[in-house]
Amino acid sequence: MKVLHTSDLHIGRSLLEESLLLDQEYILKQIIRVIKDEAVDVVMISGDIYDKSIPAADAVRLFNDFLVALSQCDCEVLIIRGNHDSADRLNFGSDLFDRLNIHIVTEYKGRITRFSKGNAEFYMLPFIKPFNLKDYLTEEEYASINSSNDMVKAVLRREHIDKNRVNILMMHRFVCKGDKYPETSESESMLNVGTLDPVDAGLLDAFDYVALGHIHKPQTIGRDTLRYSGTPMKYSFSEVNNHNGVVIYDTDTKKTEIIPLHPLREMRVIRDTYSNIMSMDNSKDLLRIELQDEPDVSTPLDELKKKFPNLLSLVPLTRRYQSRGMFAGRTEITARDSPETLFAEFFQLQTGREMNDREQAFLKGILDNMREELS
Ligand SMILES: [Mn+2]
Repeated sequence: MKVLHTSDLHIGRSLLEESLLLDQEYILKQIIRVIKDEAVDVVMISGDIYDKSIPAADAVRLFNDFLVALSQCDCEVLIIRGNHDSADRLNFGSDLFDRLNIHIVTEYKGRITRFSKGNAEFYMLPFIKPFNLKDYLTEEEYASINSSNDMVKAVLRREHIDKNRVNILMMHRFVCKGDKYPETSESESMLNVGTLDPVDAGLLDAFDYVALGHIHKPQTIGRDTLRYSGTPMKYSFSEVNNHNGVVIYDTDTKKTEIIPLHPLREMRVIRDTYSNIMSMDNSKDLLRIELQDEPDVSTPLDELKKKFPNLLSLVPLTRRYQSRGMFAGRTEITARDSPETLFAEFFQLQTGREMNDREQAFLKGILDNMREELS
């Protein structure tokens, strides 16, 4: 049986204010193509479906189209919640989708949700916080949970894993092998990944394959069958050297294979002198240019953009040039998430829960007032 593993779609994400929606539509269609060409039996998406807990309308529309296309493939689809997804919003319609072979799990209800197909048993563990376990553990057990590692250990202790099946775990977490940490990228919000709270890979030995989400660079953790599929496309300039794709795991041979995905627009970093860059071919790639010299041009950004319309970031490498403030336009800093998203993440980090409607309205009031004063 063929099982496909992907994660961290981050539908609705933009790059330095450039919409990536068409790029995402293109890559999701390619995933559908792979599912059909490879005759995949089960598709696993290990969290971070959306980029934001309150996704924009066009992001919801794209995910809707993707679900429809998935439902028309001859396969089962397993989806878990990542830390970017709102549990309630992603859960919308899930009871109905079950009938169409699309199974979405956003909560933990005392046991890991299982799905059986062929010779394999799938364990779908969505992104959760320790307080989600409170109702299911003794007071003593609950009090002993001080880390993600403790939490995952407590969750797995409640499962009886049948060694006669091929056991596959879907999980959205930061997993390490001993003191070897996974390689991170700029596009994992550091608010979430930054608090390094690793789960030890050794806890997952009972599983034949572990389909991880959360880290955006494709990589294995200690063994070939315990891996981050990585994002299906690049989401920051720190990822230009990543080889994005989907993983196919064969439950009979227990071997993995990577199927590469090809983006609508390539993402590149060019580091060179101004005159060398101006003599290169025109390109519509998503670009960051790192200038090695100080051209005698008043608006280098405007000149470069005539050749490279998707130039998103211009970084002067010479120190004197950096201080001259000539690089008006998009910068890394203006590309940060909205204050609403940043605060929502901060709130969740501090309190272990999402803001309720009243708190969101309160925050919105404050930010609206600030924006009015600033405009
Ligand atoms: Mn992610």
